[in-house]
Amino acid sequence: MSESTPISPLVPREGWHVMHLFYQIDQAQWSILDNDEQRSAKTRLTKLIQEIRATPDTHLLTFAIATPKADIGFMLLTPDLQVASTFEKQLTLSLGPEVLSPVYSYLSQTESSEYTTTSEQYAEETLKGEKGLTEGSPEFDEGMKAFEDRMTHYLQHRLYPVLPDWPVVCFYPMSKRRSGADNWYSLSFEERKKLMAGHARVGRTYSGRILQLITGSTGFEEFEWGVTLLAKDTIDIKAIVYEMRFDEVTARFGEFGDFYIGMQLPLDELFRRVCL
Ligand code: 76R
Repeated sequence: MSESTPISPLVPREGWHVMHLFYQIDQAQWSILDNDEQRSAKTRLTKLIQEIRATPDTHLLTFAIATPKADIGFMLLTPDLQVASTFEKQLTLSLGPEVLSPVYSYLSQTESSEYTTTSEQYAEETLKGEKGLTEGSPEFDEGMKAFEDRMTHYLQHRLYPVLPDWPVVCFYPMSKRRSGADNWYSLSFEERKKLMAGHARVGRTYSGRILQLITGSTGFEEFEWGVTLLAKDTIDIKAIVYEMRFDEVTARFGEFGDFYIGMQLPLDELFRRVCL
């Protein structure tokens, strides 16, 4: 057999690739398999999930979808697109041909935000401006250090997130409008930054109840971002999405795709839930 040519990895300069994968289970195909075949199919998927989770810098969330839009959802985060693509094909085939039928998928990347407060801004606007501190004073230095520690942690989370096992998963794609007077991309950076600060103010009031991960998909998908929200209570998903509707960024510029609601479950419970 000839040696296969090594494939160069496709690892972004910063951040990871993210795939959201939604499948329907074809119960007719599944019922053709006998008990042994069904057992070994489930073992195959279980082992694959263990293998994916054991891969460095790689995370996989498994969830059941709440309505017949889909049955099973996976959220895969991993640096290399070659690896993500390999895992995706293996997941799709893991239960046997045509048992898992893809109904929706989304490719995006983790990204840092261009609107994040910089150290210079924090020094000028917050420490000197709002708090009246003098550059070089012990309070100023302490304030800067606290800010920089917070930002290091925060940027790490945006680019290399480790998501908690909170039960409720909400996913939807969104874009910023580009029409007439409401073209987000023809606003100045200052205007966009000011609007995004209002958005973040609303978002921060959900701290501890909602964990949001915004992943960029411009050039990969019809929509520009994937929005993943994790919660412990479904009412917090409804509350944040509703409240955001009143915020100017969403009211004037938000455009949305389909919404998926899932429940993160351990695999044995997931199998039972979807009647496998
Ligand atoms: O830098 C930061 O991440 C903090 C400020 C912040 C940014 C830059 C932030 C905070 N978001 C940012 C960017 Mn958000 N977010 C959404 C949605 O349903 C809707 O109307 C919108 C979907 C929710 C629910 C949400 C929640 N955010 C973005 C972007 C990229 C925009 C761009 O680059 O132009 C999108 C598409 C987007 C959408 N946001 C927060 C939240 C929450 C809960 C927060 C506070 C997070 C925290 O402080 O921990």
